[in-house]
Order: sequence, then C-alpha cells, then structure tokens
Amino acid sequence: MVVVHHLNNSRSQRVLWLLEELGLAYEVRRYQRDAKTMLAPPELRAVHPLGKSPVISDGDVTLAESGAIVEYLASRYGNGTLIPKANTPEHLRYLYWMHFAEGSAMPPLLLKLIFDRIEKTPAPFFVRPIARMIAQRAKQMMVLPNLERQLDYMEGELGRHEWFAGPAFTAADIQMSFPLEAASTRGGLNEGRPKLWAFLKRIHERPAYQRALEKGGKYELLR
Ligand SMILES: N[C@@H](CCC(=O)N[C@@H](CS)C(=O)NCC(=O)O)C(=O)O
Repeated sequence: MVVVHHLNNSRSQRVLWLLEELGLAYEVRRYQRDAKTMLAPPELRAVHPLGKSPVISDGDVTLAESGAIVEYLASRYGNGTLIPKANTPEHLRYLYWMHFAEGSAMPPLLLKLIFDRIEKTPAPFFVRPIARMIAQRAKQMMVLPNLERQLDYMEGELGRHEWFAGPAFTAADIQMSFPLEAASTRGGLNEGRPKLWAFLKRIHERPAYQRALEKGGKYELLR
C-alpha cells in the first residue's frame, strides 16, 4: 500500500488529492511543522535524507519530490487517466506545467515568503532598518515583478484551455495547484485574474480534493 509521509500545511496535500482522484487505498503518516521555525520535524529524515515532504513509500520504493511522486503515481496507477497520450500537444503541455510548478512558479513565492519574514522578524534596532531595506529592495527589483509576470502568463494560458494541458483535467493541474494556492495566500493572486481564480474554485469543488482535505487535516498555507 502507498504510504504518504504528510507534513501539515504542505505540498503533500496535493499527493493526497491525487490518490483520491485515483481512488487508491493509502495510508497517511503525519508529521507536524515546528510551530516557531515551520520546519519539518527530524523524524522525516529517517524516511528520506532531505527530511522534506512529500515523501511516499510504495513497497520497496521510497520517493521524494512532489513532481516525481505525482508522475510516478499517475503513470503507475492511473490506467491512462490524468496523463495525456504520448506525442500529442497535450502531453507536451502536461510535461511543461508539471515541471513549471516547482521549477519556475515556486521559487519567487518562496523568496517572497522569506523576505516577508525577514521584514517582520524582530531584530536589534541597528540591524532592523538595514534588513528591511534589503528585503524590500529584493522584493521590488526581482521577486514581485517575476511573480506578476508569471501570474499574467498563467492567466493567459488558462484563457486558451480550461485546464493547463488542454481541455481535460490532468495530473499537471494537481501539480500546479500548490503554487496557485500559495499565490492566492501570499503572491497577490485574486479575482483580478479571473481564469486562475476560476481554476482554484473548480479544483476546490472536486469531490476528491475535498476528501483529501478531510484526510490531510487543517490546510493553511504559510504566509
Ligand atoms: N521541490 C520539493 C520541495 C519540498 C519542500 O520544500 N517541502 C516543504 C513542505 S511544502 C518542506 O518539507 N518544508 C519543511 C522543511 O523544509 O523543513 C517538492 O516539490 O517536493
């Protein structure tokens, strides 16, 4: 049976969602973030040396990295669903968005989280203005323009098809859900980008998504 090593409020939520879409039986092992640092507990390092979530085990296989996990589960257990046919334009778009999610969409969102925290973290009075200035500059020069450009681009792409790979829902939509949810929490995504907003609404209404929320427990992305 597939075991999901699930960290609260994290990317592993989308693995639970995928498993629900696939209708597969699975076990959830829970790990709690440290309330102060928000880091994963050291027990996760016993499962995988990097100690990040998600990690799954499936028989002899232990696999980390959400994109690899989503591709592995969809191709092994999907019976041809959730992945477009090879050598089609849909498959190429599927591949693109599957990799875009962690490779391009997440880095500016992570940087925003870090710089926002630097701005808010208490520091000695002589350090605070300098730390704030550096954080604000980095956000203004690099992070926010990148975020805006990416959101505009994704909005445009969803104007071409209902889902990221084309007219059909695929595992790439599951992979893309996390950056878009993070963008709606901390990256400025709102009703002003109606296609992306409708995408979030559509996925949140899926019964499998809701079942996964019940399995995973409280899901509030970091801000
Ligand atoms: N690119 C990796 C990122 C894994 C990752 O950073 N996971 C976060 C949860 S969203 C984590 O484990 N954070 C806790 C920590 O770094 O200690 C993936 O997609 O699986």
